[in-house]
Amino acid sequence: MVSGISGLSGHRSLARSIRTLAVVGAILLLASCSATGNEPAPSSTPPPPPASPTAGNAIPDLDPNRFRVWLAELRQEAASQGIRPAVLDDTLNGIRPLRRVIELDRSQPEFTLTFDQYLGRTVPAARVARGRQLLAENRTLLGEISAAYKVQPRFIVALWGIETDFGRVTGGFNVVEALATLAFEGRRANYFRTELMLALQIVNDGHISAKDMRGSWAGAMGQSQFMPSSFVNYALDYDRDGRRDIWSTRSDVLASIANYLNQVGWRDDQTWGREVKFDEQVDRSTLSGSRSLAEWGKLGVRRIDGGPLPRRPVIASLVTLDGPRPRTFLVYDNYRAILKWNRSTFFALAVGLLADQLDGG
Ligand SMILES: [Ca+2]
Repeated sequence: MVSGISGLSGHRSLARSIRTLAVVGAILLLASCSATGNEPAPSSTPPPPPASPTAGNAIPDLDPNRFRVWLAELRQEAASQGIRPAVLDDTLNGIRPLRRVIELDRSQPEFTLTFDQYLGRTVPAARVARGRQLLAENRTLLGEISAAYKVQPRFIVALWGIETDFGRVTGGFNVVEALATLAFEGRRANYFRTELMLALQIVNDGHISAKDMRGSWAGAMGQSQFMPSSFVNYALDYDRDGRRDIWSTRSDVLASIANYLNQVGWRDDQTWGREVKFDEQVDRSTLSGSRSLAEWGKLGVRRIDGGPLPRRPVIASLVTLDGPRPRTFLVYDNYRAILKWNRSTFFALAVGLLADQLDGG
């Protein structure tokens, strides 16, 4: 997270980041800093709150009586959708609107990170080393999953590392309580209410107990930080024990990450992209759009070491980061697949760069 946010995920504050993202091209921040010790942000990013020049960031009145009435109505709706009474008791009894969740949702980054600062937080040397170790320790499992879901192991491990530091930092919130808070509070009530109902369904289906359904302040769950809707769409029961356990079953976690990427168009015969440089005479302002690597090469784009681009039939586009040390990347379809996981340029580049370092180990 962005760190400045006293705690968000970079993933931030996801929501927040998204809003921020809308900003300018260079993109800012944060997206994911999850693994830096802040709570990770949801993988499928919630929509940004409605823009309102007058709405400030005041914390709304989380009136417990009004919440109780709201919750009773929600419980009735959930019951009508088939959620068992025992599950409703386990998930909803005693929950309260969490002021901390609203604070995190509304907090503004106190500063924005440059890309290099962001990389320092999301791809530190220790994470690269741990990722290489885990890649080696899980080689057989990752090989099976890679073959089944057509995603190279290094990308599965890179997402796992950036989302939750390989399962170490998964967020300590009761997911139902956090989602209920956001659904009750109202700015994106429809989105979070839908996620909340899906969370109840997940417990009802026996994948996780109410007590163990932990995640980020925004409801991103487990080691892969799936929002409930992503869980429903992409989580897998790889070990076939009847539960899609993205909280504590490693094979389910890794297969679920791979399945997500597969479903959003991943291609395991390509990488994500690469950092590039330009021949000196190139007028960079004329470079835009999607072109083949051969065309980019003719326009004066080179590998970062000055060598020619690969001779492959790949369509690519440029991503340029301004800042104290401008950097340019030529990105492929898999980069766009990572953006479907998290709409942050910084996040997607960090995943790619971490994956490259894992491969080089
Ligand atoms: Ca399982």
